[in-house]
Amino acid sequence: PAAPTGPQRCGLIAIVGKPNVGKSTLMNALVGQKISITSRKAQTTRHRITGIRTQDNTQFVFVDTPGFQTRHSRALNKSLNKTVMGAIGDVDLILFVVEAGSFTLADAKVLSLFKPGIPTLLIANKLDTVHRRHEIAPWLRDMQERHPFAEFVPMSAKNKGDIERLFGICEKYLPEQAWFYGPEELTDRSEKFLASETVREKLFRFTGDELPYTSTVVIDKFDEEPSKTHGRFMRIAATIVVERDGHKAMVIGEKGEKLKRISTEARQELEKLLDAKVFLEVWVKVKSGWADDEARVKSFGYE
Ligand code: GDP
Ligand code: K
Ligand code: MG
Repeated sequence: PAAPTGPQRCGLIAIVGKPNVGKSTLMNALVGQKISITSRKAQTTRHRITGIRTQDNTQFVFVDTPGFQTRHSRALNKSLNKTVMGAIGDVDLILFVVEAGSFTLADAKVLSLFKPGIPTLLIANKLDTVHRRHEIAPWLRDMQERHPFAEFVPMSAKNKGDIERLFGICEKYLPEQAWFYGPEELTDRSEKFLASETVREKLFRFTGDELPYTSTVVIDKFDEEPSKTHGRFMRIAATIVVERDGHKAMVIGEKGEKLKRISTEARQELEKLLDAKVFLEVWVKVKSGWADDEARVKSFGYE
């Protein structure tokens, strides 16, 4: 490609919405690599995660957020909400994600948090799942009444053409300024953090709906060791923390089958992500009530 000409453009774009609307899927598609874990479960994303894409003159810095929690009582939920509010305070553009054709009380609650003045796009996601397409136009008119959205983008995060079109739309809202990151950088998160998130994603995926969301993953060891046969060798130890003995049994599974599957899939994905040979050990520990305990929530890395 020809070298870019003209001034650099760069800005922050927050991806916000209630749980499970496809925020992390969108972010990964925009960045072109899996940075943020996804699953069918609410509360998969627990941190503010930055994904970077540099294209021609423009650097897009996307900020994926946890879905805003409407149940305030637990310390974990309070911490997640603080993360969302922090992320939308100081951005150039907000992508407010909903499921196309739907607007629930939970969506309205998220929308009510937005400060006026920051341009906001309505991302009507999962359009591929909408059978009655003719109902989308009246629904969009209804959405226009609810908030002064800058633009409406009916799309599917799983459609490449839609993703490319979204870049063109976002670009207009980014100011002329020097890039914040190098052109090759994809995220501001460490490899160690991505390792804990990868284990957590497999945990969420392979435990079906029976395991409550109050489990977390702590990385106890993340060491690079010299290797004669492989370019890079990583020794990683992770602990899955759950709230009850019964949950521990669920994670381990019959004859340890489930835990084995979680660690095998996590290792395979980490080998790709870290471009290394990986030795991964995964343990399970019970710490009752950790999600209600503010100090514990902090000690496990939540803001
Ligand atoms: P988040 O909680 O908002 O971050 O949502 P996720 O990105 O984790 O996605 C929740 C679920 O919706 C996952 O099962 C995704 O595969 C699915 N999903 C996301 N975007 C789309 C889409 O455009 N179309 C369809 N059919 N499914 C999607
Ligand atoms: K999710
Ligand atoms: Mg998410």
